[in-house]
Amino acid sequence: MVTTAPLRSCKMDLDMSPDAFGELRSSADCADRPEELRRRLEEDGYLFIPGYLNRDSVLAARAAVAERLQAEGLLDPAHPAMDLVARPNTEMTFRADLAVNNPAVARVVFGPELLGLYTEIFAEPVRHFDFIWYRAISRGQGTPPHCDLVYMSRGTHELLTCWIPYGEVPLEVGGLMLLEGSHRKADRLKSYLEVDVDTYCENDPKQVEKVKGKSGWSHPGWLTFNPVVLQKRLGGRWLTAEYQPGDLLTFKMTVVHASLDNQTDRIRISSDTRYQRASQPADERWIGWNPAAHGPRAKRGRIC
Ligand SMILES: O=C(O)CCC(=O)C(=O)O
Ligand SMILES: [Fe+2]
Repeated sequence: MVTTAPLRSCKMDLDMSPDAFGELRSSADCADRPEELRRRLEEDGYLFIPGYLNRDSVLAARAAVAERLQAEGLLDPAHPAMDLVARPNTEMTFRADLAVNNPAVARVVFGPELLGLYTEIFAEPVRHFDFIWYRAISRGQGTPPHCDLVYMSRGTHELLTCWIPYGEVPLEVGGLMLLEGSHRKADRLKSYLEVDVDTYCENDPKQVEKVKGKSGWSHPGWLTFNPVVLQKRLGGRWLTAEYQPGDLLTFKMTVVHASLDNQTDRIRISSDTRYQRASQPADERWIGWNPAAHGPRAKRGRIC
């Protein structure tokens, strides 16, 4: 990985020393050896498989998303739409709507390559969540450190996220980074990992109003806004890569991850989707043609 400018996350300069920052281990060499994939998934908490997906399918999805962003007037007309150069002052992060009724994105995230991979990894029939988290990250934006469990723990916890970049994501554009070994630190993250952002305390009037009344969250979901201190406290390096179309990064629910901030005018587009054994219960918030997601139907009260 070659970097010139300091890399940032949560608007902070990252510690780029070799014991704080590094590269994801590639599993491209064993993509057709399920036992080895399972072994590495246990060991590392993730699998990074560059070039696994069909590059043309990924670029077709990029084109479909670029067309929508262009139609919205968000792209700089001086550049080809496929370059995704934003108009000045564009601010964007989470854009699930970009994946709705978008067959080119569905082809990538629910296509035979990816479902085949998860069938191999889980060694039995699999299902995916129907909801597609789609992101279009503009300059200055990024994702703070978190674990996915706090958003999707109502079914099996043996669930894997798949993060997919739709195009090149150089370090300054800012892709996903994982905190090395964090899946082995669940004891230190215990109270955080017990969070369910859609659950509220019935006996706390403020929470009832915020979560039930206004369909808000009982917890912001983030573990912290300080990736530098988190790395020092929890240990392990922040691991990332210079992503290419066709790459995928899949990881467990308890892996701490975040993204680098986008320091360019090019919009970073990516999806994150979830896969599990078909035989295990699924978190109902994310299933069906019109999933409850974090909306009113998802809210659950309990006595605290
Ligand atoms: O793409 C990002 O910035 C965040 C993605 C993420 O949190 C995930 O893949 O679970
Ligand atoms: Fe996440």
